[in-house]
This record gives sequence, C-alpha cells and structure tokens, in this order.
Amino acid sequence: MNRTKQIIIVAIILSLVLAYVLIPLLKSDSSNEDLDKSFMARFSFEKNLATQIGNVIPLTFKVNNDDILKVELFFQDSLIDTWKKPKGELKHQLNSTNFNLGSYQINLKTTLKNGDDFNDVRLLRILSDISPVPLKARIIKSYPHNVSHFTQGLEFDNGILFEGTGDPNKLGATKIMQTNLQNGSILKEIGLNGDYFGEGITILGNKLYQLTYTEGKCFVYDKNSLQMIKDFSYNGEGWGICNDGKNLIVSNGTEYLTFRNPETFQTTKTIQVYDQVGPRVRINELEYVDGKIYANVWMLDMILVIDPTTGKVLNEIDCSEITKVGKGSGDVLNGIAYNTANKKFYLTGKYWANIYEVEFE
Ligand SMILES: [Ca+2]
Repeated sequence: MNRTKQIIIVAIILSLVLAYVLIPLLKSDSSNEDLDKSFMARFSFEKNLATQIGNVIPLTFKVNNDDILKVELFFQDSLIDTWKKPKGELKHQLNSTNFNLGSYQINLKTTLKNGDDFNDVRLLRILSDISPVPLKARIIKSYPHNVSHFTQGLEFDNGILFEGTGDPNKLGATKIMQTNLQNGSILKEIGLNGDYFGEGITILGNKLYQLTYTEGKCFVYDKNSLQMIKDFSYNGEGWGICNDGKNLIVSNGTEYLTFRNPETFQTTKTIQVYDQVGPRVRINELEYVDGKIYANVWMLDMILVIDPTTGKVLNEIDCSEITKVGKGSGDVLNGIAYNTANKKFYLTGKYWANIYEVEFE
C-alpha cells in the first residue's frame, strides 16, 4: 500500500468517526426538549405529588405561548377543567375529599392551534389522614390443624369451617375441605391436580369460590356437595378472597383490592390499601366482618383492618405472639375466619399444627 492510499483510508475512517459522533449531537440539538416544552402548559411542581385525603391541593400551570388552542386537566380519564386560549399562569383547586386513597394519574393536556398535542402526566398519591390504631391478637383457645395443609383460605359457613389449601410443590395438594373445628377431622373434600395452585376461598349464597395463584382461574363449587359448577378467567395473580354479601373482594399480592360481580366475575370497583405514608402491599388472605376487611399481609405477623369504601387502613393487629406459639416448623401466618354464630375470630398459618380462637385488644 502506498502512502497516498494510506492517507485516503485514514481520512475516510476519521470522517466516519466524526460523523458518528457529530450527527447525533446535531440531531438532539435540533429537537431540544426544552424548546418544545416552551410551547406547552406544564405543571409548575417537580415530579409527583402526595397529599392527605381531604386536602385541597392548589395546582398551578405555566403557559407562555400564543399558539395554544386549549389546555385540559384530567384526573385519570375524567376531564376536570378546561382553559381556552389561555395566557400566563393557570390555577385549579383540586379537592381530594371525595377521592379514594391511592395513586392516580393527573394529566395536563395542551392542544395547539395546528392540532398537535402534548401531555404532562404526573402521579398524585392520596394518603390516609389517620395512623392505623394498633391492636394485639391474644389466644383464647386452640384447636388442631393438619400440618400438611398449606392454608390459603379459611372461612366459616353455618358453623362449618371451610379451608382451601395451595400446592407449592405441584403434588396435587390443592384442596377444598369442610372440616370439624373441634377435632380437625375432614368432613368432605375435593382436590385439583398439580397444574393448579389453590389460593383463597369464600362462600356467597350456595357457591364457594376458589382462586388460583398464577393460573388465572376462579373455580366455583356447590358449597354443600363441593361439586365444581363452573370457572371464571381473570388476568394476573390470585391471592385472597372474601365477600361483603354482594361482591367478591379479591387481592392479588399488591395494594389493590378488586370488587367483582359473583355472577360474571366482572370488576365493579377497585380500591388501594393505603395508610398515612403510602401503599400497603402483599395483601393476602381476607375476611369481611361487620363492614370491614381483615387482611393477612404475606410475610408479616400482622393483620390489617381496612375500610372497604376508601381503602384506608384502620388498624394494625400485631399477631407476633400468635406466630411465636403457633408457627413451629411451619410457614407464615395465613388464614382468618370469623364465625358469625359465636362472633369469634380464628387464625392459623401455612403448615401450622393449630388453629387459634383469638381476641383483638
Ligand atoms: Ca377468610
């Protein structure tokens, strides 16, 4: 290779390297985001917002362009304010009194005269206005529980204790049982094969509903015969389930509780479980008693008492003394049942040797 050729090759390589470095820089400069934003209305606060429920949040927005046709404020999908050909600073008093707790999107949408639009989307967290009142669970009496039961659902119906189990080792251990509380004997049972990992159970009318962990099926049984009637499909995970006499209420391991129509399994509403700091996640087995939801929290020796209207955590029930006595070589605290006949609560855990009648004080 002669010297001229070498120079040409080096020059080509250098220009390629320069082009590779320079072109993206030029590009990003010509589409500079700050330039675009000056044409739009934006929230004047940085990042996201959090407030206690009941507060009125003064929102302000900056507008500094003549090309804006309108600015609209959305809370989730609902339009809550509109400004036509706005100038200067805009204001909106966002009243959170009638909101439920949780994390929601607020979106400031700018539409230009040429039809282009721009969305400034932020998160608004509505927190509880109370600290949960602490309670403590105390053992009144103990009953036998089969240590092979990976307890996922526990509920009384007409004095009979129903238990639903899961199957972490895919051995076909998912069962629904009618049991005798006094001696732990099984009165009737039905099982699923190892393809299904049973989760929470609840009884509404003559039907028993059983969730599955990741299989997206809710199985429906006749509560007396335990014969399967039908199944529903749903998205995501199934953890705990209870009912308020009208709706099924379902947890999925997050802070969300989904209310579902028992005839169709369609969602009728969702709430988010929140305290004064933020969301309470890993909500597991549930029990609905006198207008409140009692919830195990996976991996915690604690039961939350939740307001089903707002999602507010009303009480934290410390169950550490129950776990200390009951866990043994078993797994976590899980299983809450309330017997309406004697107005008593019963707790157990996965693979625990006992079920405990308890008092909360
Ligand atoms: Ca229960």
